[in-house]
Amino acid sequence: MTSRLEKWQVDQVASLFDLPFSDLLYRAQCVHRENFDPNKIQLSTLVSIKTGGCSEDCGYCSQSARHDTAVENQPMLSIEEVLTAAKAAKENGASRFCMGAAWRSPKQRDLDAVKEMVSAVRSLGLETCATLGMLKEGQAEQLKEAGLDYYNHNIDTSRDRYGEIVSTRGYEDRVETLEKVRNAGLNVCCGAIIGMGESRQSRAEMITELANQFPQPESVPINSLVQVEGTPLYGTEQLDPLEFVRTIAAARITMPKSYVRLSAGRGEMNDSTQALCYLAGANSIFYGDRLLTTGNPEADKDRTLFAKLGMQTM
Ligand code: SAM
Ligand code: DTB
Ligand code: SF4
Repeated sequence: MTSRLEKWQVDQVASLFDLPFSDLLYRAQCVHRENFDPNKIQLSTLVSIKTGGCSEDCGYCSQSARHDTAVENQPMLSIEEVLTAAKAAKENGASRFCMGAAWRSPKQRDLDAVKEMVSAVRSLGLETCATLGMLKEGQAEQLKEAGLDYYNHNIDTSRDRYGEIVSTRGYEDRVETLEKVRNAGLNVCCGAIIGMGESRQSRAEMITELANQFPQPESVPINSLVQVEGTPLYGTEQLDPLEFVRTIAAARITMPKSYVRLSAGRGEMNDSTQALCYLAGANSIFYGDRLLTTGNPEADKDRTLFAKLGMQTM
C-alpha cells in the first residue's frame, strides 16, 4: 500500500504476525523477490560523532546523562577523525556512512560542523546519513544542501507506549521532525526498537505506524534492544529471536520497496537467526565492529556469513 489513501490497519498487520511461521516467511520472500535481488545486501557503517551526556531520558539509551552507564562522554569528533573512519568504512566495503550524535537537537554551531563532515564524506563517494535528534525549521534543508542523502529518526516504539519509554519529548515531536526531513527532499530512515517488553500487538502497531507514513521510509532499521547496564530497560525479558524474524517479515510485507535493516542486536544473534532475517526480507545491516557505544559483529564474520549464504554486497 503506497498511496496516501490506502492504509494498513493494525489488525491486518497483527494477522501477519499470527501466521504460521513458514507462511509468513513465504509471503515475505515473495514480496522481497518482486522488489529486490534477494541475494544482495546494503552495508552502512555507523560512527558516533558525539557521544554521551544527552539531555533526553530514552529508557533504552546508554548515552542519556540521566542514566548511570559506563559510557564516557566524548566531545564532537574532528573532521579528520570522521574522514579516517569514513575511508576505513569505504575500504571495508560499506556504501553508506552514518553519523550519530547524542543530542536532543543540534545547535546551529553543531550543525555547521556536521555539514562540513557530510560534504567531506560524500566527496569520498559514500552515501551519507546523519542522526542528530530533533530538527528545527530550516535545518533539514541545510543538511540537504551540504549533500546529506538520508536522515535517521526512529519512532522507536508504538505511539501508545511512547510515554513509557521516553518522557522528555513526545511521539508527535518525532513525527514533526520526520515531516521536516521529508519536505527538505532528504531520504527518510525511520525504524524502531523491539524487545523493550512490548506485546506482539504493540509490535503490530509500530509496524503499522511505520508503513502508513507517506511516502514510506526508504530505509527501515529494526533494532533489537541492546541491553545496557544502568539504563531503565536493562534486565527486560529477552525477546524470542523468532519473534524478531517475524517483525522483519512484517516490515518487508508492509513496506515492499524499503530497505529493511537488521540493525542493533546482531552481536547477540547467531548465524541461523540472521540468515532467517535475510530470508524474511532484511536487505541491509550496520557493518563494522561498533554501533554507537556497543559492539557489532566483526566485518570478517559478516563476510564469512555472506559467503556461506551466497550473498553479495551492494
Ligand atoms: N540522539 C538522536 C536520536 O535519538 O534521534 C540520534 C542518536 S540515537 C542513539 C539513534 C537511535 O538509536 C535511537 O532512536 C534508537 O532507535 C537507537 N538506539 C539507541 N540505543 C539503543 C539500544 N540500546 N538498543 C537498540 N537501539 C538503540
Ligand atoms: C538505528 O536505528 N540504530 C542505530 C542508528 N539507527 C543510529 C543505533 C543503534 C545503537 C545501539 C546502541 C549503541 O551502540 O549505543
Ligand atoms: Fe539522547 Fe538519542 Fe540516546 Fe535519546 S536515543 S538519550 S536522544 S542519544
